[in-house]
Amino acid sequence: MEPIKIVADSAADLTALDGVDFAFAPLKIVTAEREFVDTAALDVREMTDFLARYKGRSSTACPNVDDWLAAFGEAEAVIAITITGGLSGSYNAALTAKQVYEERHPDRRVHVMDSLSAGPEITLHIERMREMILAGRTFDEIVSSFSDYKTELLFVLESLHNFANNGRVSRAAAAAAGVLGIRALGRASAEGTLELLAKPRGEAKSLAAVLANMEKYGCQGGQVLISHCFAADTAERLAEKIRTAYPTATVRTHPCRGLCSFYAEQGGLLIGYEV
Ligand code: X90
Repeated sequence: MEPIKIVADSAADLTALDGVDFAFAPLKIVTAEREFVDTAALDVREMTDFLARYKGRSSTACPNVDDWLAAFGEAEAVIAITITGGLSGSYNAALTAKQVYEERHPDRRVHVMDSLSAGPEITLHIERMREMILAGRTFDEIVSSFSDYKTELLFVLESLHNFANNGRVSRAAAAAAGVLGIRALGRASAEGTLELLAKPRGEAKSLAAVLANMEKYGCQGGQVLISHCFAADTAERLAEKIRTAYPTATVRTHPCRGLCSFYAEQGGLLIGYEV
C-alpha cells in the first residue's frame, strides 16, 4: 500500500492530523505594518487584537506554488484540498504545484480538490480522507469518492467588513451586518462563493435561523463541526441546540485559525455538516 499524504491550506483550520501524513500551506494576512503567516505558530488572538486596533488596509494572500511544493514535501502520493477557488487563488496555485511536482518526480502523483468552501466543511472532508487512508483504501478510491461525500457550510458573521474591503462581497451586501446586532447568515454556494440568506438580529434569532437553514439545506444528523472566531460560548450554545434537534448528530466545536478568523471576524461561526 502506497503511503498517502493529505495536504491542505490553512483555511482548513487544522494544524495537525493523527495517524496519517499531513501538512498544510499557510495563507497570509497582510497589512502595511505587519504580515501574519497562518502557521501553527501564529498567535491568532494577538493578530485579531492587532487588526482591531489597526487603522490601515488589510488583505490576505493565498499560498504560492513554492508554499504548496513545501507542503507536498517528499511524499509519493498527495491528496490536496484547497479553500474555494471561487474566492481564492489557492486552488490554482496548488494545481500549478502539482504540475511542477509531477514533472520533477515522474513516479509521484498529486490530486488537487477544490473544496468550494472554507473552514469546517474542508475539515470534514479531510477527516473522511484520513479514515479512508487508515482503512487501507487506495489513492484512486479516495479521489473518486470525494464527490460522494455530501456536505454543506453555513456561516453567521457579525461583520462582513473584511470581505467587503477585499472585494469578496459587495459593499451593499455587507452594509447591514454589524449594525444594531444584525448578522449575516449565509452558505457556501455551489460555485464556492458567499450566498447571503438572512439578516437575523441578535444571538437567539441567529441560532434559530442557523437551525432552520440546516434543515432546509439537508442536515439529517451525522457529523457537524462548528468553528468559531473567539465565540466558544456561542458555538457551544449552538452545538447544544443542534444536539437537541438532531439526537443522532455528532457535534463538535473548534477555534478558527488565522485566515478564517480574519474573514469570519470576532463572533463569527462557521458550521460544516454532512447531508
Ligand atoms: O486567497 C486569499 O487571499 C484568501 C481569500 C479567502 C476568502 C474566503 C475566506 C472564507 C473564510 C468565512 C466564512 C465562510 C465563507 C464560505 C464561502 C465559500 C471563512
